[in-house]
Amino acid sequence: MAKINKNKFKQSFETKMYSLYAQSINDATDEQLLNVLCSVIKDIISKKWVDNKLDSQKEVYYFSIEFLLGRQLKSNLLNLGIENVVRESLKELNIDLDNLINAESDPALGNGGLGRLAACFLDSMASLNISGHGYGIRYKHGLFEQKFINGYQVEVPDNWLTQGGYVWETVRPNKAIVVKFEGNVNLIDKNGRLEVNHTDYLPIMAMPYDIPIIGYGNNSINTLRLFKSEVLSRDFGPLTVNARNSYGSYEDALKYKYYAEEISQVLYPNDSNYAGRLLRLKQEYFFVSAGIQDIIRKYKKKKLDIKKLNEKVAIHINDTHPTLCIPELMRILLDEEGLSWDEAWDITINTISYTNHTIMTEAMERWPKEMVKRLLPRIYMIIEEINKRYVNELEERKYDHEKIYRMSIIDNNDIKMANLSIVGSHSVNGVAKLHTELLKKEVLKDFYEHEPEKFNNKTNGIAHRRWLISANSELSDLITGLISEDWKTDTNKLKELEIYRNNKDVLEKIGEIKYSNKERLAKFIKEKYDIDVNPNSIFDVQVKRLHAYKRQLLNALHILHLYHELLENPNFDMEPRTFIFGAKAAPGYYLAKCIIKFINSLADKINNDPRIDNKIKVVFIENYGVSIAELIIPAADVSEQISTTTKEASGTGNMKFMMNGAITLATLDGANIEIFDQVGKDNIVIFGLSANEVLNYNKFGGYSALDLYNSNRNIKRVVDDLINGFIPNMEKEGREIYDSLITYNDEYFVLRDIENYIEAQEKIDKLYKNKDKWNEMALINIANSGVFSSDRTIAEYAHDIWFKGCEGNE
Ligand code: T68
Repeated sequence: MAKINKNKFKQSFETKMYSLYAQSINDATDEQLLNVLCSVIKDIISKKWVDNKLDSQKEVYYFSIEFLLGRQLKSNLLNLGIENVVRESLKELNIDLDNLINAESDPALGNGGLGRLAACFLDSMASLNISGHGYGIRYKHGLFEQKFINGYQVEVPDNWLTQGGYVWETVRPNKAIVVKFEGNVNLIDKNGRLEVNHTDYLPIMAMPYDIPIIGYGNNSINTLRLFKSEVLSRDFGPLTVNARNSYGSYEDALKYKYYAEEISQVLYPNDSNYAGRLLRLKQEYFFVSAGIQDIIRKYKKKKLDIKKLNEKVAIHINDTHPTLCIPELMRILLDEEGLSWDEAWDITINTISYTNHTIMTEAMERWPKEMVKRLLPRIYMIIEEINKRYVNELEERKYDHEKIYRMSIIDNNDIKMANLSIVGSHSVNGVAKLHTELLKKEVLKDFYEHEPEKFNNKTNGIAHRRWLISANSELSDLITGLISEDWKTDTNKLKELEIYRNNKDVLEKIGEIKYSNKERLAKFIKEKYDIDVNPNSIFDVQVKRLHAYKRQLLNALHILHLYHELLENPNFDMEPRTFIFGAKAAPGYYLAKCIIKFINSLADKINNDPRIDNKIKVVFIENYGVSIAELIIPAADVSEQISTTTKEASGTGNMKFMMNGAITLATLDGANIEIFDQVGKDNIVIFGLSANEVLNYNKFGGYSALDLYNSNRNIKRVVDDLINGFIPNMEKEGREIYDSLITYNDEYFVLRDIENYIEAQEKIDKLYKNKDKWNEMALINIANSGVFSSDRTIAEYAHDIWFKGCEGNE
């Protein structure tokens, strides 16, 4: 832990204010105060934060096209153990720390689970003393800001860098790297050795911006290095002898500038969907090439033997977006280090490991051959060679043609990135038990049968420091009071809470903390949307990206059903409920946007209908992201995890809710199954089709949404409401949703699961009536959430993948 005292801190703060802004504290804005504070903290950590360690056993590099960090100030103070001193010192200077915490911009450099997972992993690697660093892109614009206008989602560009940069970053021009695009490649035979001549390429500069990643209570500081794309400054002379003459005409120079800067301009806003744009391919190669070159540069500076790279370096690719790490590492080992193909291949495979995050085919990356060939001519040659050798190997095994075609890396038109990732790495993992089983038995069956030893499961986890200690400090303090502080570094200890399951005082306290978190959220909702919500109602929450498979529609149709029940029978017995949504739709995803409009129209109607006596409220919170999640999740009673079984690879929101004492209402999908295993059937509410039932429908058909609609009154009633004007202002959108359900036979089995879901919701209602029982369930959930800390996940990655075979890692 960092050691500081109040006087010294105040002094540094004042001095820094003068040196940065030449003014006194009293004249400073919150942004300036924040800047000064962050700068003082950076000074505190600066000595510990040295680049290029490589003296530890092994360095881990985590490549991800997204890092959804969230605000850093609070978690940095927590991890350094100086929150209290800083808070008190600032108070003496008349500054409220919370104002500064809220003044920090929220770097939204990710879409959803995949990007947030990468951020949790960085936190855990540092906290577990693993020298593990991230490589990614410093997008100028992160995920769009979402606004609702007349209930429609409108996207506004995100401007997280407006304050002249990001408070936590340090730019390192002396570590800039050149990435080469396009051009011609000639192979020249020099006395039996192939020399590669890449000419007429376009050089793009990758400028590193480093963000410190601070471990919890252990003085360890890692780096997230994000690259910004720029034109090449002229001092790079010798590196660019063969480059295209980019400074020709004025027009050419402008074109070049545009080309370069466009690469790190904006994050693609799709989650779980693959768009196939050239710019995206440029982004992928840009950060991969810069990262791999950076690793090799550091490695060589230490004068280590390149043939032993995999003994000192582990490279992990987060989904297939960084898959070009494989041919890029091959390129450097072959062309620049002069190794033979076999040597280079051996090192590459043993260095790289890969995580898959989806089984949905529409999300699988495929790049047109011609596109890759033009943009990355040398990389294309290498992929072709990898494919040729792999296909030979498969032919020797006498696999049939179809199987070989399925497994090949290149088919008639495309490069299949998942295939390349599997072939070029030593480890392939899924992100929850069911997901990994589905990879092995269904989606990647051919590969599993071919090389079963590569496959393993690593169930996701979350940074409990952010999602419990920091977001729910009252609960965290209660836990510490009951079982001591050890759980903060060993979350398995949370189990000890179980001895309090019958302790009325403890259960009551848990209820009180939940209530105060709900009050805090209710206040926010009132201020922001002028909607009154009752903290005594059940807070039933579904927050995640909007996607048909996540079935926000099922949730909304159930609300509509309840609404009808109340209208038909005003004495209908139910606990008051507040349904809370938060979700961004990809801008081009029309059905998802229709669902947003539907929920907003439904909310309008229900919230303003005096007949139902405030029994139901519906609130759709705009612009869902990490910061707002930290407010919402601790206030939830019910956690909606209702994806079509088999579709949600893991989910991580489910773990955050559980850890904060919400009761999970779920299908047996992704990590919900493992939550179920932890808490047992009495402390979770499960409904819906099983994985096998879904697989059977997919394989053999036999599902008719229309039959269900015709035979079930509840279903007919709510589905008809989509198009009969019962909910105003959504004629077109209602029709679109109706068609997705009836005309296109309800791909996600919403209507199949709805009756079951209604029953499950009735069960929730009954359970909530018994407060002691409910709080006991909450306690059991918290007590058994320890396994979902990303510390556990990272320890498994380290043990089974990154440090496998290393000394002292048995
Ligand atoms: C999510 N995937 C999974 N993808 O859906 C979720 N995709 O089940 C899992 O818990 C999580 O990954 C972490 O493993 C995503 O979030 C994306 O955001 C994404 C982004 C770009 C392209 C494809």
